[in-house]
Amino acid sequence: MDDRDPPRLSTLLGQLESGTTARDDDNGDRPALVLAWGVQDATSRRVFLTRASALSLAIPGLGAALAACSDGANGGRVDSARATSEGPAAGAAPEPPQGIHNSDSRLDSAVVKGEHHVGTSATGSATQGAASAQFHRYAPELPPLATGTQRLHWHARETPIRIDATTVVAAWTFEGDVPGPIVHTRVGDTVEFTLTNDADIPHSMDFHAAQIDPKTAFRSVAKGQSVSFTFKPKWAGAFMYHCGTAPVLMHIGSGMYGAIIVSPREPLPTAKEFVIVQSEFYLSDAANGVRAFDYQKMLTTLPDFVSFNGRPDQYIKEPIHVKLGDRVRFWLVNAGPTHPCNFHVVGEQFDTVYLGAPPATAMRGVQTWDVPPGGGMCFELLCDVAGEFPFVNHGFGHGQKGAIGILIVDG
Ligand SMILES: [Cu+2]
Repeated sequence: MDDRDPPRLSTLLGQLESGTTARDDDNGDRPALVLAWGVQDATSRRVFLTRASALSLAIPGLGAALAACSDGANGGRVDSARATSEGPAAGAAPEPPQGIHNSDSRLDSAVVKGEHHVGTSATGSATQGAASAQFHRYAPELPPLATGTQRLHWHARETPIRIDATTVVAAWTFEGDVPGPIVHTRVGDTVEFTLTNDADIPHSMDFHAAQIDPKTAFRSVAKGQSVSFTFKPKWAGAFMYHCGTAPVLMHIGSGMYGAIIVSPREPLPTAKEFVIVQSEFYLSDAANGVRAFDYQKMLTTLPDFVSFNGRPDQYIKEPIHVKLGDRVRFWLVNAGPTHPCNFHVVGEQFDTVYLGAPPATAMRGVQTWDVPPGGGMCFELLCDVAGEFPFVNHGFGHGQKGAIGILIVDG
C-alpha cells in the first residue's frame, strides 16, 4: 500500500467530462450529414421499401430454416400455432400485409447488399420538438414481478431523446424511450404482446425470451397497423428484445431494443436487483440540435458513445445506492448492435455468475465476464464492503465512451 490519496469520484467525473469533449471533437472532421430518409419524398421512400421487401421475399424457405435452427439449439420448442392461440390477442392477429416481410440477420444482409442508401434515423417525428426534450435518468431497478398473464400493448414511436446535457438523438423507440420498458415475467407465465406502429416506416418486435415462429410473430407492420403474439418463456434469464425489421442493424442501432427479465419459478436469493442494457450510439453531426443515428457509421463499428441504459455516464452522475450487506443482482443485456460487454465491478468480485438460466450453471468467484451482443446474463455480488464501486465495461475503449457507472454501498 502507498500513502497517496485514493482518486475521488469528482476527479473521475472530471476526467469523464473531458472524455465527452474529446468524443465530440472526434466528430468534427467527419463528412457532413446526409439526411437520406429525412429529405426523401414519400414516393422514393415507398420505392426503397418496395425494393427492400422484394429482396426479403426473394429468399424462400427462410422461416423453415430458422425453425430448424431453433429446434436444434433448444432441444424442442413451443409449437407456434399453439403458442399463438393461447391468448385472445393471438386469434385476432392479421395476416402479414403484402410487401412487408419478417426479417432477420440473413435478410438484413441481403437487403444491405442491395441497398446502400440507408441513411439516418432522422425520419418522421424523430427530430420534432428536440429543443424541449428533457433528460431523465433511466431507472435501473428491476420492476416487481408481474405474476400470471401479462398483457402489453406497446407503440413504436420516432421521437427525440436527450441522452446527456448536450446531446439529443433522433430515436426510433418502443414506448418513447431508449431502451424500451423493462419487462419482468417468470418462466411459464404468459406474455400477450401487441405492437402498434405509430411511425412512418415499418417496425416489428423480436423477443429473445420467446420460442415462436418468427415469420409470423416477428413480422413487420406498417404505420397504423398492429401485430400480436403470445408466448411463455421457457428459460430464466436476461433476454434482449428488439425491432427485427431490415436492416436490423439500423433498427437496433437507432434505439429499438430493451430487456425482458425472466425469473425462475423458484425464487433466487433475496437481492437488490438492477437491469443494465448496454448499447452503442453511432451518431451523425448535429442538425437543428439533433444528432441522428447514422447507418454508415454503424457499419464502421466505431461508436461515439457506449451506454448503460441509453445515457452515457448516467450512473456516474447519479449512482446506484445499496446498503452494506445487500446482495446485488445485475441482469445485464447487451443490445449491441456489435460490441461485447465485459462486465466488471472495480473493487468487488462476483460471487456468482449464471452462465445459463439461473439458478443452474453458476460460476463462483468471477472478476469479469463478457456478454455478447444479443445476449444477457445474471451477475451477483455480496456487498460486504462499504464504498464506491465503479461498474464498467472493462473493454475500456467502450467504458471510456460511457459504459460505466458507480455502485455506492452505504455503510
Ligand atoms: Cu424498427
